[in-house]
Amino acid sequence: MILASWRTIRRVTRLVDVVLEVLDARDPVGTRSRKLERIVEREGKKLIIVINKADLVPREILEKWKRIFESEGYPTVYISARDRLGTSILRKTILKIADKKGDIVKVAVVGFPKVGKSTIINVLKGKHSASTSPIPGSPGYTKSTQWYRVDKKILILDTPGILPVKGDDIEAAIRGKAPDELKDPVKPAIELLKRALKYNPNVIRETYGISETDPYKILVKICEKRHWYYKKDREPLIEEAAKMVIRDWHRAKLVFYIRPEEYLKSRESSNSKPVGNSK
Ligand SMILES: Nc1nc2c(ncn2[C@@H]2O[C@H](COP(=O)(O)OP(=O)(O)OP(=O)(O)O)[C@@H](O)[C@H]2O)c(=O)[nH]1
Ligand SMILES: [Mg+2]
Repeated sequence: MILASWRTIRRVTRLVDVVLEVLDARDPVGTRSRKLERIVEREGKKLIIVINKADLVPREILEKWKRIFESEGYPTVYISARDRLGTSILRKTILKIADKKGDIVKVAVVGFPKVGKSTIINVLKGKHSASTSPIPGSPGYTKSTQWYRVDKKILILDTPGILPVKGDDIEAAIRGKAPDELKDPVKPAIELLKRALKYNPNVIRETYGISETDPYKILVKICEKRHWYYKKDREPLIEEAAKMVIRDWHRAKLVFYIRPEEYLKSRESSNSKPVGNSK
């Protein structure tokens, strides 16, 4: 695995006219990077926020996020790369924002792991040549710069820019870090389950057929259902259940989404501080 670095992100930014900052529609603020936005601005390039996985979230929520990010000065589109929806609006927005008067526009796709960067590149390329991976931990950045033609006026960089995942285990898990790489998968899984129960109370029953509402007990029940026990003492393999929950969030098997109102509230209560993630 080639490690993501801010140096790579800067290098990618310098190569292009427009950077697409890809966010996960289920948690756009948690997958947003203010640092990337600052880098792109400093390099004098344009940035478009692309809210991906729009198929997982109701349209009115997507419209709210779009209005919020546009009020902060970022042109925003929402798409479902998987379902190939919204891509022509994305292409039109790229041309409009780049404002190159008919010249070729170069574009890079950047974001945290698992937000759907490769899927977006593939959809824009109109081929299925680059592989997409469902499980975190295998992102690659090829040394040679390859461009693909999206249409007559747009070229896209073949390899996405993967933002370095920092922060605590909980943040890292939400931002697509592979559960095997986390020091302790149990805490982030419990946090994810708490959020799941808060934002979509039926989700645990729907996903796992478990009607428990205590996150730790949910993990125990998952082990029971799957017969995941330590051979020696028959204790439940909680870590395994925790990793599965985190993977299910990455694969969108566990579906819930954050409400825009919460972000607006936190933005208001911290109006002197920078909003969103400073990382
Ligand atoms: N529901 C849904 N899933 C999507 C969408 N786009 C991508 N995915 C899924 O999200 C997972 C990650 O997609 P990738 O395109 O591999 O994401 P990536 O950002 O390139 O991931 P890394 O290269 O590991 O950083 C895959 O399971 C995709 O099928 C979408 O629009 N909707
Ligand atoms: Mg990828």
